[in-house]
Amino acid sequence: MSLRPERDWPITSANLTPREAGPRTWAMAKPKLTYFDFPGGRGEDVRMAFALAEVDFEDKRIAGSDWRQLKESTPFGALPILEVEGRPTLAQSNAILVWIGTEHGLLPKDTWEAARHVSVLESVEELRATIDPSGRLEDDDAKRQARQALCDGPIPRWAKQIEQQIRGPFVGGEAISVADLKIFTAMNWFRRGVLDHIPTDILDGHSKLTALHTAVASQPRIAAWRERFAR
Ligand SMILES: N[C@@H](CCC(=O)N[C@@H](CS)C(=O)NCC(=O)O)C(=O)O
Repeated sequence: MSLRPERDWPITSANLTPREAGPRTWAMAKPKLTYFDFPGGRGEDVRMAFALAEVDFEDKRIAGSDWRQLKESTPFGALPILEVEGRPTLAQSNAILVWIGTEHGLLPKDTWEAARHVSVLESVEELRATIDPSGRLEDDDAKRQARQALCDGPIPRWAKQIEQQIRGPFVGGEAISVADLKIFTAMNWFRRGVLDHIPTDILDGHSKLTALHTAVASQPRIAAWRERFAR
């Protein structure tokens, strides 16, 4: 009696089960990115990083109504999260961008210069954290006042500081990095007009920022991505 189930003979990689064929022929599942279903925010620059690096990934978009159920299972109660086979779930958009950037040539090889790019990622996170609380104000007058204060100080101050980090057209000069994608998405946050009481053109007087935006938008893979998904 055969101990094995009936199978084709001879045994080749074509008729082995994936487990029998071993790690070299067992196709890895795609990386899975989970984020909300809109073309912006901290998940969109990650999606664009995958698109730019031509990485086939699962673009899991969840509805706000499914979030409450998922929240407690995420490392820090927030999105985006990235799942890669054999690894613990990775959270924090900047950590995800650093991983993609390191794996796929979207961060400089020089470690000091790479750390400078990470400082740019962190600065964009700080800008977001400065603006986010005003979005939770329910009283429209209070929101107007809070946002006017942001327009008078923190936003232009951030723009001035971040421009000092841009060699042009990109943060690192000629080579695009994940830091450029993070700035690009933050600029689109203003331009998309979703922030009441903040002018959509608030950053347009900053020539290095606008040149960076144009340079990112004209990357063919970014243009193709936005054509498919930007609404
Ligand atoms: N520092 C975190 C912030 C994550 C974060 O605040 N994500 C928002 C969406 S952009 C979120 O999950 N909000 C829903 C919630 O906090 O319940 C990161 O960079 O990933």
